[in-house]
Amino acid sequence: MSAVEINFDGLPGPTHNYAGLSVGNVASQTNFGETSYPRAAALQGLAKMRRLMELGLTQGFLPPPKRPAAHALRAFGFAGSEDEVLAAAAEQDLGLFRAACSASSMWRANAATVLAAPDTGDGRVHLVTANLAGMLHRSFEAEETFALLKRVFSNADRFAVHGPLPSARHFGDEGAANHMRLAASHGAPGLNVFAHGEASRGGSFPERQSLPASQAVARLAGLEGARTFYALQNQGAVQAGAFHNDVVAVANANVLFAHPEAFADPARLYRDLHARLPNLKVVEIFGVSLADAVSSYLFNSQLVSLPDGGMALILPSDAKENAAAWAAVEAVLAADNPITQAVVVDVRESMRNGGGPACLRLRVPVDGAARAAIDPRFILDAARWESLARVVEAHWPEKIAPDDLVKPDLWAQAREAHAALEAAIG
Ligand code: SUG
Repeated sequence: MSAVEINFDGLPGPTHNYAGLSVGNVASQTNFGETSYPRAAALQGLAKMRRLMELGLTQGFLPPPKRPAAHALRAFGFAGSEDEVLAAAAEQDLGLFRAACSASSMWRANAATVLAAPDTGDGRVHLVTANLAGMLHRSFEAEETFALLKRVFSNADRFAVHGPLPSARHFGDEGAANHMRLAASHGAPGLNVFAHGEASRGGSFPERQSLPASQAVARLAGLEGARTFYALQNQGAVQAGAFHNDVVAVANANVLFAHPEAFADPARLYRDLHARLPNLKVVEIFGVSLADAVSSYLFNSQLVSLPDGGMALILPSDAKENAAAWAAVEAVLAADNPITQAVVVDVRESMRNGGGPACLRLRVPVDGAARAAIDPRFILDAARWESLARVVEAHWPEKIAPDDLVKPDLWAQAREAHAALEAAIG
């Protein structure tokens, strides 16, 4: 079966800002209180999408839910007009208000875990919406993402879209950021690897993905037990700022590109995977410290199969600026492995909140029939890309200083921006 993987990128929303909401995410904490540039953030995201289109890949996008999320604040007893709700929340619970303003839906690797049709019990692509229970601002995304995924992947013959698990720590689920699929090719049966943390082992940074959540996701999709692997994250990596496993490892087809300290027991994991996938190629990168991995986001690259063969690493510009990370990239390109190209993209506005190229996209493996069943409004061609870029240019705020978040003018501009986007999508 010929199959491809479509990257659905999150479009950074008009309220993109630096409110320091994510404990354990070093960039989010470090850049708290900085001025953000939402228009630049969205244009950087769009430029990355266009770059992948130029490489000959199918590219999708997912629009941001409405922020500030006045509708979510009503559940906490705030009432009145939208502006009244927002003003009261800003006054009475600034932390909650900021959570309702976050544009964190841009990191669509956290939208859902996607299980490929050749691996699932019923031969459909399964999408299990992530509850994002670990962070208040992110938990607001779950129900909206579920509704969006049902809209984009509405064909029930090809797709099964599941709602989020209960929003509790026991089931903390951060979606595809902690899941890797390894296979001889995208269309072949694959091995599914779920990386997870262990909240009880302590540490000052939270471990967001729980093993019971990963197990529930695997059950919901009907994955075969012998081809499903659970890998404990290395505690040192989590405590160095790898709050999601995709900060230290990425997989594509038969290649696993990883930091040697990504997993608690890498030797065992690689041995078990090798036993099931003899042509597995583990590209382990020595010589890049965890601190450099976290600041450069080298491993948060997208690793994509190119239409003419070979694979490309889609790297953040921060990786090029880090001497150790860039030396590693050059060594990988010179070595005997399927990675043939390095493509550098500028996603700095997202990076400053801890989101690199791989965080910004949800990968969905599809065969021809499933591809045809996706709502075409969410697959980009040149015209759709242009229309998104025009909406962003015209409606996204140029910048947001921390004090701007509480200003009704910003809320009005964000409302207009969301309406213009919805109109452009049609
Ligand atoms: O959940 N940052 C996101 C970054 C998510 C990155 N995704 C992946 N690794 N797949 C997070 O920590 C920061 C928002 C703020 O501080 O305002 C934030 O939510």
